[in-house]
Amino acid sequence: MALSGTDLAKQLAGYKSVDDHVTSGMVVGLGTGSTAYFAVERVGQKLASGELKDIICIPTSERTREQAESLKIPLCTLNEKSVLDVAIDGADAVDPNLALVKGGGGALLREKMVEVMAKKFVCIVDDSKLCKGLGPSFALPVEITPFCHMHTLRTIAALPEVAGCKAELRLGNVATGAKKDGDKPAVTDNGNYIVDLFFETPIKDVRAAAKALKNTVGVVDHGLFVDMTYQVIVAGKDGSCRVAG
Ligand code: ABF
Repeated sequence: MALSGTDLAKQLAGYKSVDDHVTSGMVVGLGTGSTAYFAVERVGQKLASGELKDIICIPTSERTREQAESLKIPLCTLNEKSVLDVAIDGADAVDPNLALVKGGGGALLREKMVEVMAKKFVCIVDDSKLCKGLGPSFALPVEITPFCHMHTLRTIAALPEVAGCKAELRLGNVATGAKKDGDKPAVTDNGNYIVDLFFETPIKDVRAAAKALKNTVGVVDHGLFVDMTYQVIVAGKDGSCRVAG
């Protein structure tokens, strides 16, 4: 089926990331989301054609694991391989310094655990994800423990480093936000909850915000991926594809 528009852009970025960065024998982190979907698809294609051999991959979510298994991609976990040659994943927002907001799909913890262990973390986006400052274009997800989660939500909202944000507990389906479960909190693959932080103006200091969130007891991790990106591949609906970083 011929793709068009944003899907074509996502496929372009996903395929290019594998063609440019994945070679036989590698340990590869596989991201989550509709853009990373195409990177996983490309790995499966190149294994099936014999262009790639002897690679092993680490998925960043249960749904990526299922997709990889359907493509007969050999898998392992971080318990078996703590260092990866490359990890490829999407993002919800990219700023000019290649700092990212990730986790819109509810997979931020496993994504960050995998991607901090990769020699190269390659981010793949369509150009709608580019922004001048993180915050207003996509709510920042924060993964928190279920225990006293409203206390943790209030504590996060009071942090000076995220001043002005509106904090909301994510309900329904953790990946899609669909309220299929009524008003129940969305639950991540790790059994935690997600708080989304909505900003009207850009986060002033993303490094300080990342540190303050991580230091908040009850917070497991957050969707600011700062100083982690090796390269961002940006594709446009017009079929353009360029590299930043
Ligand atoms: C994933 O990529 C998440 O971190 C982020 O939410 C998502 C972006 O999804 P999509 O590529 O579908 O826009 O890694």
